[in-house]
Amino acid sequence: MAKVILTAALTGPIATKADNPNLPTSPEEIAAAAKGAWEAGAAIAHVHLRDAQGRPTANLDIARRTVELIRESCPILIQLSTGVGLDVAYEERMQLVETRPRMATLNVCSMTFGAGEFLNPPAGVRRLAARMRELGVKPELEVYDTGHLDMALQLLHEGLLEEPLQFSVVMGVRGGMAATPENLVAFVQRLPKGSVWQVIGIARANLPMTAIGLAMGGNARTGLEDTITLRKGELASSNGQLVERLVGVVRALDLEPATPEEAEQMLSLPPA
Ligand code: KMH
Ligand code: ZN
Repeated sequence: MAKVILTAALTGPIATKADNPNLPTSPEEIAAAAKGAWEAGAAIAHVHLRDAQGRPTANLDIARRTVELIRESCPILIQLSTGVGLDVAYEERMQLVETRPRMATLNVCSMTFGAGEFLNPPAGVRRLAARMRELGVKPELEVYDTGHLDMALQLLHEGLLEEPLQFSVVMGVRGGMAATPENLVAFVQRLPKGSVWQVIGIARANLPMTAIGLAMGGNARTGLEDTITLRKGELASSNGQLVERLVGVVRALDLEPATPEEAEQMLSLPPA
């Protein structure tokens, strides 16, 4: 049976415990959530960090502690977010790759992000891409609109990225592309052959767009970063619960979740 890579986006930069009390924010809670997601079938944990007040942070001590606790708890692959949060300076965000995660996100363009601004200045993006290449940290390219794909291809052309490229096609952020099947089809047709990709469907787009992406041959992501509810009016009880539901969709499509070891191969990850 064909395998697909499932990612659990555990925390994100936006939601708070006031929105959903089950949101993991401390290093211990994030590690427990990673373990729960791995037990449910996720191969990758996409990790944002929070400080003691619950605010997004790029603090390196918190990053090291969180990574260490996740590694102790289960074999899930760790993908650190360098998006971090809208109010965290780019220079601080960049530093996170110095902890040498297997993977990290690379957001290639600046944009309006809901009520805020998400700054990814071209010179900073190039420096971060070059540093990730030097350290052997695999970038997951977060693309929110078609121009972002052109920027990623330009970085490939400049030798700052290596194939196979790995994309997250983010749909449903206000300021990025809308979460529609038409947009996804048009986007996926433009990806370079051999690219690995998944949809990130935000909020109520999470389940339908993820299901469509799986049926089109993509990988899949869910988690409390992407949606705090299981369905309208019902808060998700955990990241594991969202992954369990996704595994149901995967199996209904005659697919099987990849283990972290299988995902390493499928993503051509540089050696640890
Ligand atoms: N930090 C958000 C603005 C990422 O993880 O790299 C977008 C984000 C992307 O969460
Ligand atoms: Zn993220």
